Amino acid sequence: MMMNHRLWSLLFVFINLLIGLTLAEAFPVTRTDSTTGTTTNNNDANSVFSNNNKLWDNVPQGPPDAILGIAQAFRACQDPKKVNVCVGAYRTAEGLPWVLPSVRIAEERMLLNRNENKEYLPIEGDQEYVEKALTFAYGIDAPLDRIAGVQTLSGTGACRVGGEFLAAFTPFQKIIYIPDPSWGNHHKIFKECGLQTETYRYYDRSKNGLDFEGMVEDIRNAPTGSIILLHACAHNPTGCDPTPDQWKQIYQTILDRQHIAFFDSAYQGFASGDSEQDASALRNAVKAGLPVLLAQSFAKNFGLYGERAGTLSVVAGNAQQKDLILSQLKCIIRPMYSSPPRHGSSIVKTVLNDPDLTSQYYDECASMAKRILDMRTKLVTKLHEVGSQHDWSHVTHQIGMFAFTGMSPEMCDQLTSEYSIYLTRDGRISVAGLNDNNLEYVAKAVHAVTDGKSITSPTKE
Ligand code: KET
Repeated sequence: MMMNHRLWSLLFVFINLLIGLTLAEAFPVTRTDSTTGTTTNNNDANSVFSNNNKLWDNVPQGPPDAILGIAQAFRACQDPKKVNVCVGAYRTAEGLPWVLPSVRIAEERMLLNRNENKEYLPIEGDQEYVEKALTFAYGIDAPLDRIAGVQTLSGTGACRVGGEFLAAFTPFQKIIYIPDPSWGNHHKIFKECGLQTETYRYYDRSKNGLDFEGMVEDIRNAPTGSIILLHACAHNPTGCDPTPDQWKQIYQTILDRQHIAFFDSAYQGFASGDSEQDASALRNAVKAGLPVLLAQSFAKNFGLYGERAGTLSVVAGNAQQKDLILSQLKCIIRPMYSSPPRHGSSIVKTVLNDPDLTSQYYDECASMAKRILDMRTKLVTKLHEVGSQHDWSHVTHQIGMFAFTGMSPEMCDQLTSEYSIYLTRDGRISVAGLNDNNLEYVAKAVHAVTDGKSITSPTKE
């Protein structure tokens, strides 16, 4: 009897196991990840857990970043003639990164100041820094009493915090219109925030210049209450900014359509060399009464790339709104990274708190803009000297850090594979990467890949 019972129990367990396995084969519990597209089922899970080495076998290779991926490839390249004109980062005439002397002085003072500590900053960052940074952007007569501002992880972090705020609180459209073309990360950031991303016409590739009519038409046709992303100055990658008169028409269109203007200011001081003049599009938008947000970066103009100093601000209707907005910005930041780093913002604060150091800084920023401008002119002169028949005048008309050459992705690939010249595939050259030592080499290579071929493309239908 006893034996029999045991046998029956064993048989029962065996049959259950069989049914379980058959069901698992027939009806695997399949999970598909929406971001990576990777699919797993319970069979995979069984084998994965039986062998821990396989746990992450399903992680697919992520694509390299369109800008920073190329910078990485440049670092790995062994060719002694290699040239980096990829990332928008300033280089000296010797091709080296530059820590601004005013920044060095600020750091020395910070080191000696025994009141400096390493405590956490508040969620919203150092408000004294934010106030200085916002005055730098919005001007001395800025309505700071109704501008809600937080410190962010440079311009990228500012776009992200601003995008999250808009996704949660715009009363009308959750659509952001981004210029075509724009800094590649814009689309990714705002999509991550849950906003729908669309483009407006900005650059006419058939004439290598601003497509102002197309821009205004697309902004006008966007659904009422859309968010319009605008580069405050020195548009990346095209180097084409609207004229003051064109800006006025843009403001009016935005007002007429009750849109929201989201300014990205990553190059204040690099367009004209004058930080005050470069802020005029933003300042005039506030004066014109537009609803304005600003993502501000000190990466390029203060040379603080890796220090991650920026701000995000929202121009509110009154002080009460400002407080409410600030409370929500803090709610966005706290679960993301708690609070920002303090070194970079302390540098900016120290410089902008001291009139002498500020004026030294303004001169240093102007000197960077001037060197880039010189290289821009020299590049075009050199291109003609080495025999190029193309009209490169668009490159001299453009402003800021980049030359948007009109070269095709294939020409860019050829520059990289045959000449070890690293640039983004949209034909953008970071002019700061050029200097008297590599200029002729680059000009000859550009001439070689563009000779007899078009550097304009037909207008998109
Ligand atoms: N906005 C624009 C228009 C921009 O070009 C950059 C950076 C940023 C924001 C963000 O910079 P941050 O370092 O987060 O303050 N552009 C250069 C570097 C990069 O791609 O990250 C570039 O275009 O090369």
